[in-house]
Amino acid sequence: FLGSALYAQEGDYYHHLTAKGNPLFTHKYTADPAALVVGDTLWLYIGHDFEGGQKGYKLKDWLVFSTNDMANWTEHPVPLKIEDFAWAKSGDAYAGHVAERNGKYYWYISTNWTGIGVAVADNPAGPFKDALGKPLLTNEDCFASDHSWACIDPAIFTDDDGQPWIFWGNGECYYAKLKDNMVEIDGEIKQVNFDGFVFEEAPWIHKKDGIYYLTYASGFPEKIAYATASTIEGPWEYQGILNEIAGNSNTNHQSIVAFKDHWYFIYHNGGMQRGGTSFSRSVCIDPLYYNFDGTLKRVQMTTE
Ligand code: FUB
Repeated sequence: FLGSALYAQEGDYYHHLTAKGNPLFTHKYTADPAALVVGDTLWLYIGHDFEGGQKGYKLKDWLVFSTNDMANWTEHPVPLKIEDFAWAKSGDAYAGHVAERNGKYYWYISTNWTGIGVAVADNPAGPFKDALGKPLLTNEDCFASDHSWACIDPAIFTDDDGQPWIFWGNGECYYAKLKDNMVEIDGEIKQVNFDGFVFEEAPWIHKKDGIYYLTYASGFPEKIAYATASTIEGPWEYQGILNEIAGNSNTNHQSIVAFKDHWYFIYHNGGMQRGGTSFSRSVCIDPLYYNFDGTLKRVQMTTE
C-alpha cells in the first residue's frame, strides 16, 4: 500500500511517521495544507476531515506535523480546535495559514459563516490562543459576501521589505496589509483582478527571483492555476494551470515552499486512500520545478 507507516506512542501521543509516498499520511484524513519553514524544520498546518460518508466539509480541529528530512514526520498533539474561537458559531474549521513574526507564530484560520480569525503561540507547535476574541475579517469585509463561506482561506506573505500581507476569499480574492502586530488590517481592503482570473478560493503567494506568484484554486472541480507579477499588488498576468484535478475531490488547496534547496507543491486530493472523497481528503507533496523564464512546470501527482 502506498502511504506512510505509522509508529504511534502512548501518552502525549507524538506520532512518528515515515512517509513513503503520496498521500503523506494514511491514519487520518487531511486537507488544506499550509507549510512553514522554521530553521531546518518544515511544519505543516493541516485541516482535519472527518472519516468517511459525510456530505459536507466537516472539520472541527487542525493538525500539526513537522519534518527535518521530508521522510520522517512527527505528529504533534492537536494544537487548535474550532471551539478555541468562541465567536465561531458555525463550528466549521476551514483552511488556515501560519506565519512567523518577531518570534511569535500567528495562525490565521477560517470558518464557515463567521470569517477569519487569528491565534498566536510562542512556538510552532503551540499551544495557540485566539488573539482577538473576535474575527479579524468577516463577510462584511468581503464586499460581495452573498454566501456564508465568502470570507475564508487566509494566506499570509511577508515581503522582503518586512511588510506582511493577507490574501483571502471565495469567489472574489481580497488582499490587505497587516500591521506589524499581525492582528490588525492596515488600510484599505482591495480586490485582485486580471484577465483570465477565475478564482474559487485558496490563494497562496510566494516569491522567487523577484517574481511574485499567486496560485489559487480555479473552477469547480478545482484546478490550481497561477499568475505572476513584479509587485505584490500586480498587475498580475495569468500563466495557466499548475495542477490538474487529482483524485476524486472537488477541492484542491496548495502551499508552495522552499525547503533545504528544493521547492515543494503541497496539496490535497480525495482519491488516495480507503473511502477518500471530496469530504475525506488526503495531503500530498510533489516537487515544484521552474522553467528558465520563471514560469512553473505543471505538477503531476506522483505516488513516490
Ligand atoms: O476544507 C474546507 C474548505 O475546502 C477550505 O477552506 C477550502 O479551501 C476547501 O479546500
